[in-house]
Amino acid sequence: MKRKGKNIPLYVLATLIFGLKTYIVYRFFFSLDLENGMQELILFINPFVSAFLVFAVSVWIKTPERQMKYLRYMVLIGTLIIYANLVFYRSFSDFITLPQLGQGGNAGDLGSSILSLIKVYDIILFIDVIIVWYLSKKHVIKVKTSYPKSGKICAFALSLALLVGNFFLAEMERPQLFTRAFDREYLVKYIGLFNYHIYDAVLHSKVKTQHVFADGSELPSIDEYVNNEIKQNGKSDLFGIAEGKNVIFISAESIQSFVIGNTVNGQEVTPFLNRLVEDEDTYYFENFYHQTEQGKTSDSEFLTENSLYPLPRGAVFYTHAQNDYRAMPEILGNEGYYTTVFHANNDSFYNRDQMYPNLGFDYYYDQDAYEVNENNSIGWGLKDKQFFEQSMKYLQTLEEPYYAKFITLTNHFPFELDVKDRSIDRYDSNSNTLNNYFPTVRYMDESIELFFNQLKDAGIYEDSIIIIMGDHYGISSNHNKAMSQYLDKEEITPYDHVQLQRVPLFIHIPGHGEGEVKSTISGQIDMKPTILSLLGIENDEDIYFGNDLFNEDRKGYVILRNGDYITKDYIYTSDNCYNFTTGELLDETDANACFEFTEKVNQELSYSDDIIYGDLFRFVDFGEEK
Ligand code: GP9
Ligand code: MN
Repeated sequence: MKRKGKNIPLYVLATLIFGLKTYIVYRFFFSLDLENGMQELILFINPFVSAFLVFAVSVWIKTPERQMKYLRYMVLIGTLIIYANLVFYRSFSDFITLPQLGQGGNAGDLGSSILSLIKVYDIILFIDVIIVWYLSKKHVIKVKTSYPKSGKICAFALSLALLVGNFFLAEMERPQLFTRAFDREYLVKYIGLFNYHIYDAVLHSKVKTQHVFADGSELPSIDEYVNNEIKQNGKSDLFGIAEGKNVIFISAESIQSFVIGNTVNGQEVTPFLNRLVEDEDTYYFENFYHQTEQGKTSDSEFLTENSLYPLPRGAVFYTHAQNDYRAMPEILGNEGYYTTVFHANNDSFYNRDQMYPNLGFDYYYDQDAYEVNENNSIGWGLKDKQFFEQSMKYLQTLEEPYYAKFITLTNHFPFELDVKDRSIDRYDSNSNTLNNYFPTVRYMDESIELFFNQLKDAGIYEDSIIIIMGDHYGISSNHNKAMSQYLDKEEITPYDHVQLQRVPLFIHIPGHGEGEVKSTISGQIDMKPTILSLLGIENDEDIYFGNDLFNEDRKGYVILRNGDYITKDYIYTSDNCYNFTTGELLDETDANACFEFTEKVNQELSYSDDIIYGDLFRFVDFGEEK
């Protein structure tokens, strides 16, 4: 008599439990936006489709042991891939890309951040691995291991049919899903994490070949676009106002504009920066957006120095550090400036040791330039107050004029701070991340104030302009619930989400007296042309995508790296347009004028990408070095 359990086809069982697990992760561990029933359906189907595709291959394996081994390892590898993405997602609200894997070195430096991303209950994600492992090993006898040819062909045909069906539904719900590749969330939602990774791998090899085949023939159309659409007529009134002055640039970690002028538990979050907003020597930009993607701080640096967009995948500091650039430090160097970066982290982090010299920086004061010990560090390293204080001795020895960039670190996820360093209480919500954020933002505010005082004491202040810019968001959309509580909103809408991408920009010109709050729609892409103009440096031959913020002749829109954009009237995000001022969702007729920007926006991003992928500046002569 046949034993009852003998006919379990393990690959089908594995598909069911692994598929269900994957679905649970998509639905409850990631926060994917589901807009309608169709999206719910696709999300439910795709985990089973991908699982079946992989596990059904096992029927072709002849020896039962190998067949079981295949299933075991596939379930394990699949689970590890999901888990790695989950941990990554908890920090970045995004999925891993291949170029990002190359940055694995950075993970080691995350230290405590990583630990806070791993939860005890994650163990349930490995239950299916245990079941399959157990069934395949101990009870090998009960599991079906041989299939007739017709069964094999059926399994193969079914897996293909399921895949095609899945892609068909996805394409129906989201036309051009594959060509508009920069929204990873959509890809994962519609075709699943595994197919997304395959797609990412294909894209990656395409990028690699692009460099080889580029020959500069793409340049004339890019040049024409930049001349017609980007470059501004005339000069701003502030052209040359800071000629010959030092530029002290503070890249303020993870600060978002919503904290400026705001309170927590009845106390001001950023008293010093609030005073700076009102200061007669300061221009404060209230509608200034970060435009970073996966490269976070390094992307914001890339935008600032080059006025080019960072890449949709990976950190350009890693992927294209050997390219030719026409970066601001190089241009300033040609004008007699000494250019340097101060940042208390390993010099290899974000590949800065390679990228900085290539951008034209003369020197990088990295972690080794500082005395870092247990008492003066927290989270990612040296505390900001110590950082600024210890930097002063170096700053004072620099030959003027200089461009000195300071990158702060303390206000970094997960926003750890010693109790004694907390001047205000934590917030109270379901998100520890948001709760912790306010005291660390305050700490950064205080450290910048101290730095200003040190600059004054050292007699540097009057000879300098000081720019403070937020590098990117600190609170991801994972914390929307807590954020809506803090902002006293019912929910965080897609419109609100875009508005939360605003980061503060202060341009402080000591003795100027004409500062004001500017509502100009602006972004990090604008920093290079703005700084060069303030210093009175002509840069007509260059190719870049930003505008001088003080010149009225502006292009009128800011592009976020995911293809969303902002104009003075509209915000475009997730295929919808909103009224910029009211946040109201526009119906199709009202949105027409807004949609008109879409083509130009995509064109601009792809021109910038072409420059980087093709390393096109190697074909351009930007003029003689001085
Ligand atoms: C690392 C620091 C932080 O050196 O700039 O990087 P981030 O995680 O914000 O991109
Ligand atoms: Mn950062």
